Amino acid sequence: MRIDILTLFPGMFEGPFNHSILKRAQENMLLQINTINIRDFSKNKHHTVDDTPCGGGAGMVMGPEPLFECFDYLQEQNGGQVGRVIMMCPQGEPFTQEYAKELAKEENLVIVCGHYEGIDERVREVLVTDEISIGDYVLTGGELPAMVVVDAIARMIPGVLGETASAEEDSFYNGLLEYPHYTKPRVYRGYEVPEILLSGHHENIRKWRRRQSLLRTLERRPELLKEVELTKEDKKVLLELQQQLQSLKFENNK
Ligand code: 4GY
Repeated sequence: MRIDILTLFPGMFEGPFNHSILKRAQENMLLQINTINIRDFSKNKHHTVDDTPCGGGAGMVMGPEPLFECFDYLQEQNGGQVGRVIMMCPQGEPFTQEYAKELAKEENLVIVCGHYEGIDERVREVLVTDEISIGDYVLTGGELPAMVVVDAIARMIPGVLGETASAEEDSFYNGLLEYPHYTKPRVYRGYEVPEILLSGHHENIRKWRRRQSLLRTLERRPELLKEVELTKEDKKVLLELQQQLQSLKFENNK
């Protein structure tokens, strides 16, 4: 997959994309990340990219010209087509694992990072296909959200996580929160690894992990349980866990 990132601060992307898994994905040609400096497409004398808002008010707004010019360039480069164009903004559609999975199927993506008060609305109307929010808070620019989105998409591209690690096992892949992880030593400062994980009994370990996933989801994010496919066994375990939590609460209130 090729991702073109349109930003006023390409330097911000140098760190996060040149380490660990994203670095390897690019070396293995599974991912190509290309940052484009929007300022390079400003045609005025001082290469400005922002202006005061029409109608008045505080701050500056990124103007349409450099972004439209930038798109003309991308279209020329790609023989007319640019694919999906994502804009990072708090007004966008909430980003989820499902969304990441869907975007990971694309051959190329463009991500537009806004800064200052925002981007001229005509950019959104004409050029943008997907508006994405990574959460209900306001950041100073779309760069950090773009990194979050690229990271989540990249690890869903087949081959990126390699042989041993798998995306299928982690949190949200199955719609539940993940079970707790442990490694050696078996006892550290008196804190022990749960006995069952050392038993070598694979079926019991699988059951324990599933139970832990269900427990965590029930305690921390019960709304997620409505969306997941639960087996008969899951439902039985959940009922039992609910009763346990209920009687614990009852005892605490006595
Ligand atoms: N939250 N999710 C977010 C954000 C910053 C002004 C438009 C978010 O995705 N993006 O806070 N973005 C703003 C800053 C221009 C983007």
